[in-house]
Amino acid sequence: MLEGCGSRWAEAGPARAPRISYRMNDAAALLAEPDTLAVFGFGAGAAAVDDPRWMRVPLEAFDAPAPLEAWQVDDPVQHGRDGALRWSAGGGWLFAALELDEREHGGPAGAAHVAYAQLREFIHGRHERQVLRIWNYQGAINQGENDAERYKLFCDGRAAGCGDWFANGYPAATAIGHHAEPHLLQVYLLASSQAGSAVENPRQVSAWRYPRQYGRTAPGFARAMRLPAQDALAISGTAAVVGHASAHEGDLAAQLEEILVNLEALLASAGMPAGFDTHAPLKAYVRHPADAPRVRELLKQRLPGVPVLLLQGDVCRSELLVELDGWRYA
Ligand code: 3EB
Repeated sequence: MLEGCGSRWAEAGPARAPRISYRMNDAAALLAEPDTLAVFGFGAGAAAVDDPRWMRVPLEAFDAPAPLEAWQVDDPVQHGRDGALRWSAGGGWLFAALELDEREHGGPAGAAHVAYAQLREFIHGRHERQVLRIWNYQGAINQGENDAERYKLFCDGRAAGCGDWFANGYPAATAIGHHAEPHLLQVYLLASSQAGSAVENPRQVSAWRYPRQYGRTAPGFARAMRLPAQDALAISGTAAVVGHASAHEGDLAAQLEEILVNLEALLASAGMPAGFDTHAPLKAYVRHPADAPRVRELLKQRLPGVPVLLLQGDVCRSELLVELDGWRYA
């Protein structure tokens, strides 16, 4: 049974995937379009705009000027705030975001706990309660040793805040370290009124089954998510992980090649044709700014014409130099 008001899904099936694109417009012009679900600016130079749909992502882009990222849907969008949480919804899709100061919540674990608990509570009251994709940006992600590394504390708090939220399957996700205000935790998500289908990578141990050496709390995420209408694949942060191990320590080009093999394995696992095209926006998170030109050059050769936004970001395992995520339309 379909729930809620609109009956259009009963006839047309699940809503068409949001259109995700990199655009050189200014934020105000994109936000003025009635079907805009969210707009993202990157780095310290991003404008300050007072709109719940506007996000300043605390990652510096290696391109200047950096494009904005726009999410657009097929119906008019409503938006609002609920305490610190901001949201927008339209056409069966929901965007929700929280930015917390870890110091107000007892540190990285406490902040992750509160962020996920608040998102869960908000989503519970919505028609669009199927969470498909989550992004997490944490300061100083690799600081601290072993189980006290800040990413591991984030994983502890995330699991505690989620409780049994994702007992029936995890959403796709990204978790990346930023270099802005170190105590800032930013979490945002895409949800839908319809369930998607999670996709795992046969080359990789599922993240929630990672062995103890990677932390007390295994990270809860799916490698990718097919959106409800089966017309797009949301691809999680994908690094040079094979099995559960990090591959090619210290070798940027080999890590990038391994990522491309992982991405192709994911597409095959999702039943999609191989390769990326000019419609599918990707992001490359690069740990060392000095590596950015090399990453750009290698991706230009290996993924010609594919829009890839290069951002400075730290993969949650300190030996990993680069990670890709993004979208693929069917
Ligand atoms: C990996 O394959 C790399 O904790 O949400 C990728 C995507 C990674 C999401 C997360 C972590 C997360 O394990 C790390």
